[in-house]
Amino acid sequence: MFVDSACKALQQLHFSSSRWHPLRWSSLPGSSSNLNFSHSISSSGLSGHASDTAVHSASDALSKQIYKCIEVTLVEQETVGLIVLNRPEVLNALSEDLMHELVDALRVLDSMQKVGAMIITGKGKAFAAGADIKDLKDKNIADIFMLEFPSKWNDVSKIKKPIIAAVNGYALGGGCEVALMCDIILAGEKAVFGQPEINLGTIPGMGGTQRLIREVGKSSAMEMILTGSRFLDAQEAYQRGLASRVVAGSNDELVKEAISVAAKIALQSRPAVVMAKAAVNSAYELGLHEGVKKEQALFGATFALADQKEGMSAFIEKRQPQFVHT
Ligand code: CO8
Repeated sequence: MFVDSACKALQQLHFSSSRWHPLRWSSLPGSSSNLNFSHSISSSGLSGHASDTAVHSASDALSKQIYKCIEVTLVEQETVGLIVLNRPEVLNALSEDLMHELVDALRVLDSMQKVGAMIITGKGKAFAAGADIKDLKDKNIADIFMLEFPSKWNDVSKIKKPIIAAVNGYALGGGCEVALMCDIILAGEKAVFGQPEINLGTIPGMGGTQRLIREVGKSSAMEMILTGSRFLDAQEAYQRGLASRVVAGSNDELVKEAISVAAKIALQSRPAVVMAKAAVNSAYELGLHEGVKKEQALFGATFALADQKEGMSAFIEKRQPQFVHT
């Protein structure tokens, strides 16, 4: 029974090496460490999740096109993907193009075996000041229900590998919701979190009403969402558990710290990290009993990994583990 659940958990997480197709990074033009791969895949039409086909399409798209709204860089010997939201003139407002690029870049990084963690940050004084209000203003109800974009935006939460939000300034509306879909939030000194959609005659639409309450509690979430003017600064976000900590200093220092956290994660066994993320995130969706059962199944599944044998052997032999990510 336990073994069955463990096998099922493994299958769901797709860890057979044949499915974990690394993107052939070295075959991309200009390949190097700290390579800036500002390639757009916004029109690549990827709708599934990290399937082999999607990886091939993404790889093709990456090598052909140029991102317009984000910058993507591989750092730390290409084990960390750094994504910078890059529309500073509108405080990195989340246009449809930006969100397509963001989701697709995350999916490509998720599918690259060498990458162990991702970071999202914003250029300039904002992380993101919400959905692009100019884009949204003339949408009608059919657009919201029928078009791909609203549901696709939530795909940030479907990424398997850890994502760190390095929140350098305003994280408002959809910007706050993107941060909430990440796994770790590091707040820069100037971070400001809020859900001001009510001022625009609408409400949060990317999970804000569901995720914020779990982080800051009902009363604060209600005050933030219903008044649209109750914002949390970095210290308050930290005190309430929304951010894991506040990083003092400039944006560069914040990003440096985020890279250091991501690099530590990237040193660990990739499949163990993905299973740990899945186990923690199941607390969002399952009750305690079901959640503990899922954790047990995933815990059992780690014992099918070479990395579990290596990790425990390395401890006993008093050496650093050499994980092979299988
Ligand atoms: N959309 C479009 N443009 C924006 C946005 C935005 N969200 N935020 C700022 N900008 C633009 C401004 O229009 C301005 O452009 P311009 O120079 O051409 O006038 C530029 O960015 C700089 O902004 P400000 O001059 O306003 O800068 P300030 O420092 O004075 O103010 C604020 C900063 C307080 C952040 C202010 O810009 C502001 O209130 N922005 C809007 C915040 C907001 O309401 N966000 C929620 C948007 S709705 C949303 O996120 C819904 C998410 C659910 C989507 C689900 C879809 C599926």
